[in-house]
Amino acid sequence: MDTTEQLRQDRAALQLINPAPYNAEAPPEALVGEITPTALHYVRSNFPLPEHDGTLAIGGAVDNPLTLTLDDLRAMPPHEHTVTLECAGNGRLQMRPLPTGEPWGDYAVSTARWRGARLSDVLALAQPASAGVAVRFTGADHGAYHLTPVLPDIDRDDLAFERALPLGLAADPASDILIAYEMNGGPLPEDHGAPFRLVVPHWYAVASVKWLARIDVLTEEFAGEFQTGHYIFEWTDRPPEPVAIMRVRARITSPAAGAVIPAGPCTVRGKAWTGNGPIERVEVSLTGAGEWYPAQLEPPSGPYHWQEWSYEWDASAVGRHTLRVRATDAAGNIQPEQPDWNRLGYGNNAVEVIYVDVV
Ligand SMILES: Nc1nc2c(c(=O)[nH]1)N[C@H]1C(S)=C(S)[C@@H](COP(=O)(O)O)O[C@H]1N2
Ligand SMILES: [Mo]
Repeated sequence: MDTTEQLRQDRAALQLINPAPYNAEAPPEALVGEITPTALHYVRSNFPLPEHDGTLAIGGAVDNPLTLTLDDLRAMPPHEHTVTLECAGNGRLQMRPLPTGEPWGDYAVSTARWRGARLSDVLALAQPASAGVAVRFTGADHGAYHLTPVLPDIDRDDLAFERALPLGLAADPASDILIAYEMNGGPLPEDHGAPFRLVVPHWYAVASVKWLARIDVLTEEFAGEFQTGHYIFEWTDRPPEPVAIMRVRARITSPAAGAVIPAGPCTVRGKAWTGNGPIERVEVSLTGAGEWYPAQLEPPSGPYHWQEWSYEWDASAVGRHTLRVRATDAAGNIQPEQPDWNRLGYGNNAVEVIYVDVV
């Protein structure tokens, strides 16, 4: 099959947000199972699909610079984690005033099984210098980037996608950061960063650099466009903060929004996730007022992905009903009723409301 046909098939089940660069939401079914099938996983790319030469260079402030191929990565001890990835811009469309940026609805979130080499193992081979403070990851993708200029001194006509993490986090085996080459048991698709990508559990997915081409240990903080220009919470009432750990959020997956259901008992189901895991409590509100009833929360089946919850609802009264759900995480964070507005529209985790008609 040629690449164009492969891409067409890979993209057929998604909801288009932008054809170029290609951005697409998952369909609602993507949230139903524990794992999102690869064909239903949302895609977010800042630039056109790149050419990747198949190598990963590790350099900067390291004692042993090296270049690895896919085969080299495969020869290292494999690690597999199920990880929920959410775009920091997910839910932007619900914010008022509407921020600039891709108009994501609520489905730029998915969960996949990622397999690859551990970033900490790769860094250990390169031996970071003691003066190292951060690690910069460079994707092979690049291009013109003229959105609301923030940083003055960069070449906006040809910018690469680059993000950094603290060296302490990147080099720690316990952070379980992967250089993934498989997704849900198959090879990594083009749109998801082939031949290999970073997967950073618990972080908004901007940290999970696709088409990974270079890793550099830096002796000072990185200040690139995607680090300090975009992917920053610019609040109205407090100092700016970089987008980092995913905020707590719950979603209703069944019944579907707007569904027509027969009167009688109805099991309401959904997912809840957070970067400060696990989820501690999920509550449902049936009245639109301040009454919240505890849902049944399933224990996490892994540390890095969404948890299932359910609620036995006595849907005996005919008519239109609102359903709301909110989650609280282990750090005590609870979802707000209103989006926490910020200029670039990141991190919307406001309480979801749907209605269903009981007949
Ligand atoms: N190289 C590169 N990596 C990237 C991006 C990108 O534009 N280029 N987008 C990031 C963002 S903002 C998100 S939300 C995730 C999306 O990953 P997915 O397309 O596999 O869902 O990739 C991240 N990694
Ligand atoms: Mo994103």
